[in-house]
Amino acid sequence: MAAAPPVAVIMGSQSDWATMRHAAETLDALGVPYEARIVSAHRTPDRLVAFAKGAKAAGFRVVIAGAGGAAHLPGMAAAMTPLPVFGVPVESKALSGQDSLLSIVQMPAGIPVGTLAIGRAGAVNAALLAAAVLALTDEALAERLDAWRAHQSAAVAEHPDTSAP
Ligand code: RP5
Repeated sequence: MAAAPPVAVIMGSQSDWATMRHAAETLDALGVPYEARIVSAHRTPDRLVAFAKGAKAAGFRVVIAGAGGAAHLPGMAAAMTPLPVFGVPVESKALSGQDSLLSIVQMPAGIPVGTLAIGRAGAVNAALLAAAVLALTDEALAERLDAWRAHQSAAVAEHPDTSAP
């Protein structure tokens, strides 16, 4: 069986894709292969165990995990894999993602989850962090990451458009 791509983008529900697609698009822009999967800590616990326990052997090197509400997915995945796990709090309807953020960020000492911002910003930054980890041992990717940042800097105007609303 072929080795897995370096990044796994997992999410608790199809409804998380609207947020997690921003991680996927950022990885696409950087030329980082990934696999996106729905893995729910609550609804598909056996799938979570199989994924997390097998992730390193499968060939993944970094896990990005997005979930909302009582967001146990990133922490449970981190408990079962030695790979770095970056957690993305999805903006929930009831509490605007505050619930997601707190349940992902407040890991007890011993099992880390690198927690990002709520929503799109967190998804984009999780992808950038995953790329930065991989770039430590991939010079071509390091150059693409530098170029991505330079392009971002170049796109920022020196002065605001005062005709804008
Ligand atoms: C979590 O429950 C998922 O990560 C999702 O953010 C949230 C709501 O899921 P759905 O009811 O939309 O499937 O497990």
